[in-house]
Amino acid sequence: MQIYGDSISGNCLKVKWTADLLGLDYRWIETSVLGGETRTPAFLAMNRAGQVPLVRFANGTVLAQSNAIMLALCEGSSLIPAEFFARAKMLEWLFWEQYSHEPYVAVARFQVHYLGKPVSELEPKIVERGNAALKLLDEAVSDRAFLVADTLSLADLALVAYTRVAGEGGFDLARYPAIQQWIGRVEDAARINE
Ligand SMILES: N[C@@H](CCC(=O)N[C@@H](CS)C(=O)NCC(=O)O)C(=O)O
Repeated sequence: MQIYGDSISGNCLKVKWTADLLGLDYRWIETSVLGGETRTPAFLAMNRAGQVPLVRFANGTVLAQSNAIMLALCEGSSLIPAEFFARAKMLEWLFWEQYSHEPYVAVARFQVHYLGKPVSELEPKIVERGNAALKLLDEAVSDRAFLVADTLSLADLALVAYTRVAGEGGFDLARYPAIQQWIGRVEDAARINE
């Protein structure tokens, strides 16, 4: 299996951490977004959306979208809760991450940390909605170790990716103490810093 990803991207790192945690055999193909490598004719032939992460399986099929890839890799593993409702809650978090968290927390980080935009010049809606997402997450993990059930699931892996680097987008994680503790638990459980 080949994983096309950019190491600065949380969406790509989610996939990498998942594959590492599962002990999967893969080759990482560094693909620079800032260098335009997702927009070359060769890359567009694999993914018309021109985005990483992208996985090419041994049989030649390709799959995009970080959360779809994680679900495919984790089929049958404990990272997807076996119980029906817990699984549905995990999916709830994955969809929320892509619509209500990543478009603000990740976009602020990209603009500030990688494009050099001053935090004060971020679109106010990005800052407001990013903080709203972090507040919701902080409340969700204030009385539980992980987002779903009692153990690490894909919901935690998906959401920790950009939350742990939210400070790079100007968000003040000191305002969210429960999130800070949850990040530590997820990093340990997922062996992210090893
Ligand atoms: N919803 C997608 C988002 C993918 C995405 O936006 N990828 C960015 C990097 S984080 C990218 O490849 N951008 C390059 C481009 O749009 O040209 C996912 O979760 O995989």
